[in-house]
Amino acid sequence: QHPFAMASEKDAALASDSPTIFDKIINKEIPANVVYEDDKVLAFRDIAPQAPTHIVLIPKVKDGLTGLSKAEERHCEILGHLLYTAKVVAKQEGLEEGFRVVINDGPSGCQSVYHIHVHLLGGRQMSWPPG
Ligand code: IU
Repeated sequence: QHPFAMASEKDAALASDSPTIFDKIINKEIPANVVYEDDKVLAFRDIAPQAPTHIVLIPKVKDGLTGLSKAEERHCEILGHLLYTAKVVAKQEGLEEGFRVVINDGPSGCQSVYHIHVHLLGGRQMSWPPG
């Protein structure tokens, strides 16, 4: 085995910025229930919703941002845009009583797709601490 071979597919995704299923959604290769789109961000309904409203917001260009832990100063604008868009979509979804935004990061954070994304959850009473 090559000495620099990756230990797992997940390590490879983290290190090499390789495409994920979200690229296929961005490129319309697989369908998604899109609720908001602009030139930088796409928001679609999660395929396995954890609340009556569960939307995933992603940057259209990953630019190395496999997860929040990989953020660099150049990402500040897109990170702010993602968060602001979560608010816009929350309003669009009628979540006047409140909502939650979540970014899972890495194995301990329960991240499963290595293309940064913000979860927007609402439509039910949340609890704390989260699981
Ligand atoms: P996570 O934070 O990386 O676990 O979030 C990934 C989310 O993407 C998760 O909630 C999945 O249900 C969701 N998802 C999706 O909406 N469509 C897909 O094709 C796949 C995952 I793969």
